[in-house]
Amino acid sequence: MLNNNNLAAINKQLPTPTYKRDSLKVGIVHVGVGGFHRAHLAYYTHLLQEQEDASEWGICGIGLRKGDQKIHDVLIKQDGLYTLIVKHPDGKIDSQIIGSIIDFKLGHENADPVVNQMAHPDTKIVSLTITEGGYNFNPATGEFDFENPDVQHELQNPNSPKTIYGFLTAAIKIRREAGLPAFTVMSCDNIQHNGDVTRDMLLAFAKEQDKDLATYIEKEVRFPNSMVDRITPVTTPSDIDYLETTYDLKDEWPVTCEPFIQWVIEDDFSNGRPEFEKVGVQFVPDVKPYEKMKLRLLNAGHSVLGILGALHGHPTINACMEDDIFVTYLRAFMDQEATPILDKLEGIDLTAYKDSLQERFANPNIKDNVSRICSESSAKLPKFLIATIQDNLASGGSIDYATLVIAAWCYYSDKGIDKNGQKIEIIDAMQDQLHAAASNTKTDPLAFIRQESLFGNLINNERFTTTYSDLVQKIYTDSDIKKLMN
Ligand code: CS2
Repeated sequence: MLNNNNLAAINKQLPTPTYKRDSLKVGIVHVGVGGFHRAHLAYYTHLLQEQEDASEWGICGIGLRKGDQKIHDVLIKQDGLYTLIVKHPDGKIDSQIIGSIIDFKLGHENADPVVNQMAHPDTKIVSLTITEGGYNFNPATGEFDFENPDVQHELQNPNSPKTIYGFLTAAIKIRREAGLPAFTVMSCDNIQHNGDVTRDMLLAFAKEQDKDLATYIEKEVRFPNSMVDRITPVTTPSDIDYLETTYDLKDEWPVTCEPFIQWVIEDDFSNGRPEFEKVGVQFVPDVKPYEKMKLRLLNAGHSVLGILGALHGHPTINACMEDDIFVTYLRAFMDQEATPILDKLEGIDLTAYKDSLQERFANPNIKDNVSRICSESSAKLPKFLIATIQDNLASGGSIDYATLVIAAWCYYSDKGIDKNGQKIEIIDAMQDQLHAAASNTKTDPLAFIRQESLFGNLINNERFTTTYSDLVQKIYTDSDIKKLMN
């Protein structure tokens, strides 16, 4: 069993934290402790703690949803410790125990422990990986969604917050009244201008709740934009078995990831920050071009492979990359549709970036399931892919590759089966609505893209509707997607 008491007895091949974990204070309160957080921010923080005294920057994990109970229970039982298993393309595996998470609080039943942790004098940063869907905005308009019942509840009851915005305002209010400096709100999600979006949404909410507090937030709270990157598949039982067989270690929830890691962030903090530049993080004045490059190539590339791969019946992203038709299609999408609309980046060679993406996607040991990539497509595709279609419609560029993915997404949402008739597991907050819209395609070929919150006004663009209706009708006639990718 992995915990503090057993650390000394762990197999010597497995590196364990060398810093004094019991002298760490919580400086970072992190909402959304999924695999990605544990492979990225928690890992960078651990690296820094290994290197020098960074004892003010311990992490307290936070879960705001009922579903966070399990990770909370595991990490509490394991004293915040977990194994990070890095899988290289050549089969080599590096594992180590990460120690930067020192506490965990849940907020779905009782908000106080979370609000108090955020309001604690030691807290300097509240960081977020709450997924694209967690930001509560309408993907087509970018406006804050006040219709969300949880938002309505917390506007009426500021002392019983439900969404991230209610928690942040409750904590900021306490800090302000106590004369404590504001914390930084640091989004680590795959959203273009993630810091700006977080600020705009928080301000929209705060203005409704407490105008005076909104003015304070505007002045005092910083929201650095960032680009985060590390492919982190879902942990499988075989990862747990691997640790047990190789190291005789019982870790109930390790994390696996690829060797590649990147974090580009703006140096814009309200109340200090860890010296992350010492462990390879890039601080830049403007992160936007990096974000766009990553979202429109890596994340969109993933979606292209994921949706088309799911329909074909490829289980993983690396299985797609073993299929030449998928590799050629991915590259054509990246070269002909995604690249032309990207800004030139000093010092970045986009051809090399795309080559490296292909290598990363092909890593045979990562086995990133297409179901992870396709999950919550309604929150991802507007930013990853539909935005590229819109840009290309405006510039007269190609839209064919991306539009086939949208048509495939419609078929996938409607039928939920692959080419071999196998059921596809669909995980999406908008699943029922997607299915309902898609299932009208036979009578109205454009039914799926009439969903304005996802596609905005694309329905009024003739070039798009002509391309889309041709492709969607072809898929409904013969769903062998490879025939259309050729
Ligand atoms: C994936 C990301 O599902 C997805 O959207 O593209 O989780 C991706 O693996 C990470 O952004 C990599 O940094």
